[in-house]
Amino acid sequence: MSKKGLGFVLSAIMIAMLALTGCGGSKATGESKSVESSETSGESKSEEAKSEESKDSSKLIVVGYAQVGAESDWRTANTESFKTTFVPENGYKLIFNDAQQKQENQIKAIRDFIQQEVDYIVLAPVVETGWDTVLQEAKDAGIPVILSDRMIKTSDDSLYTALVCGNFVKEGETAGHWLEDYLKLKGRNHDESINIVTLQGTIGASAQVGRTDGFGNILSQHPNWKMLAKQTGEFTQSKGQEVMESFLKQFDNIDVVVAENDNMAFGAIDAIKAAGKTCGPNGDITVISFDAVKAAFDAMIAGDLNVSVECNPLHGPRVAEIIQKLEKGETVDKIQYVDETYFDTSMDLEKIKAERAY
Ligand code: GYE
Repeated sequence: MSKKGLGFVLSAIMIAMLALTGCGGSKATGESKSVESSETSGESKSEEAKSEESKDSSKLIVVGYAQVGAESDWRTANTESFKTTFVPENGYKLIFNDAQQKQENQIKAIRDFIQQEVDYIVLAPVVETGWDTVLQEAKDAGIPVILSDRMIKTSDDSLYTALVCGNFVKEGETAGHWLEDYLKLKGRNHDESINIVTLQGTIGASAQVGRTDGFGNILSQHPNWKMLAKQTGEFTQSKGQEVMESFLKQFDNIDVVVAENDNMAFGAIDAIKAAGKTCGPNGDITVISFDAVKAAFDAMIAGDLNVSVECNPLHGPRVAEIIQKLEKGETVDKIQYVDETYFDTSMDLEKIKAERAY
C-alpha cells in the first residue's frame, strides 16, 4: 500500500472514532462532495468545510507525471488524457512536468517528485537508456514507477512496476506489410527499385528504435527496396519539413517516405509540395506515417498521405487502472501493449475519424 493509502486508512479510522464519540465525523464524510462544489462556486466556506476539504485532499493519490514534451499532436492528446483522468473527482492529484524533450529535465522532475513524496511516478521516457540511477532513487524512496508510452533499457526490471505502451516493432512491421500490399496493388514488380527515405523520431526513443527496426525487418525481405537515407526529424513538423527538404535536394528519385510520426509527415508533405512534386495515392511520392491523429485523417482525405499506422495516446485511464489495482494490493501485468491497427485511403475515413477521440 502507498503512503497515502496508509494515510487514508488512518484517517478513516479517526473519522470512525469521531463518529462513535458523537463529534459528527460521519456526517462530514458524506459532505465532501458539496465542499468541492462550493469551492468551484466561489462561496465562502465555513471552518468545518475547510477542515473537511483538507482531509479530502490528504486522501488523494498523488501522481507525478514526467512527460516528454509537447512535440506532436499525439503528445497533446496524451497530456490531455492524463490531465482529465488524474483529477480530484477521481481521487487523484496530478503533478505534471513537461521536459521539453530533454532527459535531464525528466531526471530532475523525478527527483522533485521523490522529494515531494508523491505516491506514484509515471514516466514517459524520452530515450531508452540512462535511467537506472534515478529509478533506483525512486525505488529506495518506496515510490512505484509506472512507465507509460515508451520503454527503457535496463538490466534491473525491478526499477519499474509496469509498462503500458504501443508495440513499436509491430507498428514498423505493419507499415512494411502495408507497403508490400500497396506495391502489389499498384502492379510494381520485384525488378523495379523502390527508393525509400525515413524521417526518424528522436534517436534512442523506443518509438523510434522500434519503428525503424520493424520497418527494417520487412525491408530486408525485399532486395529491390532501397533505403536511400534515414535522419531524425525529432518527431516535430518543422524538423520533419527541414529534413525532407534536404532529402529532396539530395535525391531526385524518392518513391516512398516513411515518417515515424504524423507531424513529421505533415512537414514532409509541405516540403514535397514546395519542391513542385506531388504525394499521396495519386502522387509521385508515397507517404507512410504513424500515430493516426485526426489531422492525419484530414491529410489522407485531402489525398496527401497514404497511410497512418495507429498508435493510441490515451494512456491516462490505463495507468489509472494499474494504480487502482496496486492500491488494492493486486498484481498487475508487467508489460501491457495496446492493440493497434492502421488506416489508409481505401477506407471510409470520414466515418472512422468522426468516431475517434484524438
Ligand atoms: O508517435 C510521436 C510522439 O512515443 C509513441 O512520440 C510516442 C511518439 C509518437 O512525439 O508523435
